[in-house]
Parts: sequence; C-alpha cells; structure tokens
Amino acid sequence: MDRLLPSVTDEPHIIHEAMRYSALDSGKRLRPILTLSACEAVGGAVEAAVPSACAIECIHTFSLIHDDLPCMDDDDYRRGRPSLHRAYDEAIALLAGDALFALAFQLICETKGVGEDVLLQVCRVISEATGTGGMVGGQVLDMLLEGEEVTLEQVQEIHRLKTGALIKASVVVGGLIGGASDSQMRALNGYGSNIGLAFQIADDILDLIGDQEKLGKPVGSDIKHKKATYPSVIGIDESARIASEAVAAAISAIENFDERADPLRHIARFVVERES
Ligand code: GRG
Repeated sequence: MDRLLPSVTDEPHIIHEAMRYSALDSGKRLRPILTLSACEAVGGAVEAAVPSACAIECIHTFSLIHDDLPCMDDDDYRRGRPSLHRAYDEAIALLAGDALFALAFQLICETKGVGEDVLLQVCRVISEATGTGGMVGGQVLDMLLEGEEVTLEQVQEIHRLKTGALIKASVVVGGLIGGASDSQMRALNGYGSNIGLAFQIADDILDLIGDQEKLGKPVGSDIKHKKATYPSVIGIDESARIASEAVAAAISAIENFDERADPLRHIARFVVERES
C-alpha cells in the first residue's frame, strides 16, 4: 500500500497526506489478505494479486471514510484516532475517499503479468460489489431502515450487501487472478458468502460487548443509530450461533482444497474470534 499510494511530496500534498492517513493506519487488512490467500489456495502466484488486493483495501478505506462523515454515521474515531474529517475537514475527507476509489481501478488496470480479460473480470466483480448491488445498496437500505422494526431477512440483506459483498469479492478476485477452475470458483464463492456473513455478525456483537480500546472506536454505535443488527433481532447468543455455523460452512466449502488453503481456514476462524 505504501508503495502504491501517491507520495505526500506529490501535489496537491494535502489530499495525498489524507489518503495515506486513512489507508496506512492500523486496519486489519482482512480483505487484501483474503485476496492473496484465495490466490494462493488455488495455486496462483500471490505477487500478481497484490495490486488488486490493495485496490480492494483502497475501496474499503473509502467506505470507512465516507461512513464516518457527519451525513452518514457521524463518527469521530476510527482505528483508534480521529476519523479523517476530524483530522482534516469534510471536503478533504470526501475527496480522499473519491481519490481512493479512482486509484483502486487504476491499480487494477496497471497490473503486470495478468491477462486483460482477467483484469476486466476483476473490475466487474469489484464494481458490482461496491455499487447499488453491493456496498452502496446495503448502506442505503441500512439508512432507510434505521429506527424501524426489521425482520431477520431484512438484516440479512443489509449485511449481505453492505459488508458481505466486498468480502466475497475479495475472495473471488484472488481466485480469478490465481486461475481458479469452475469448481474451485464455486467453492470460493461459498466460502466468501459465509465468512462475509460471519464477519458482519461478529461486528454487530463487538459493537455491543467489545472493548472500545481494542476496537479503536466507541462501542454502542448501532444502538445509538437504531441500526438493524443480528443481536437486535435475534439476541446475542443466537447471533453467535449463526456466525459459528457460517464459519463451519465456509471451511466446509473449501474442504477439497489442499494445505495451500490453510490461511483461508485460519481466517474463517479469525473473523468470529477477533477482538477488533
Ligand atoms: C461506494 C465505497 C462506497 C461506499 C459508500 C459509506 C458507504 C457507502 C458504505 C458503508 C459501508 C461500510 C462502512 C460497511 C461497514 C463494514 C465494516 C464492518 C467495516 C469494518 O471493517 P474492518 O473491521 O475494519 O475490516 P478495519 O479497520 O480492520 O479495516
């Protein structure tokens, strides 16, 4: 990421500083690690997946910056320090997000050693997961249903779009670049959907009972914003049970993969065991 992001010495300095402030801080890098691990799991050259992995992290960072803005969740802290609009201002935060989104597709297009047909598919998968059929659509549903009485199906749909789609895309992109066969791709799709679900349920639970210090942001934000979450609809215990089932389903989806898929197996367990 450090190598691929524009330098702070490039003009206009402030926007490059702002992009680096958010993109190079203490995030877990779950999505890019998934891309590299999925590529490795199908026997691909991991190095070839690095630009796309970084592109996905840029888009994820973009979503966090915009999510924290006053017109969205209005959060002052992210990853243990002031959110970008607090460290700079709203206009710079908006533009840094936009610039990270543009950079993401530039990184993919400039990838060396991967066929253009594959890069086109990578762009399609990532743009679908980011737009109204993915993250943006999920965020809009989330906003529309704030404060409403929601069903489990509605929460599932919000999670699938808002968080699950980009996590699944991260896995699929690794498979595409690694040259996955059709059956490997089906397995990766199953793995990706299930860990996307498990990840968001764990996120909902952490927002209720997590440690603020470890999370790097205030807990209780979902209750404050009257968000539709798994625990608010079915309680913490049942939510945790569904998350564990999803982890088991993710690991079972890739049961025919050899030991090169062990990182994917470890990540599946990590998404529900994590504390941040
Ligand atoms: C088009 C990019 C884009 C977005 C605009 C604001 C918005 C629409 C969507 C919000 C999507 C969003 C922020 C979903 C929450 C996902 C989530 C649980 C983020 C936390 O992910 P972690 O824990 O974070 O992986 P770190 O900090 O570790 O990277």
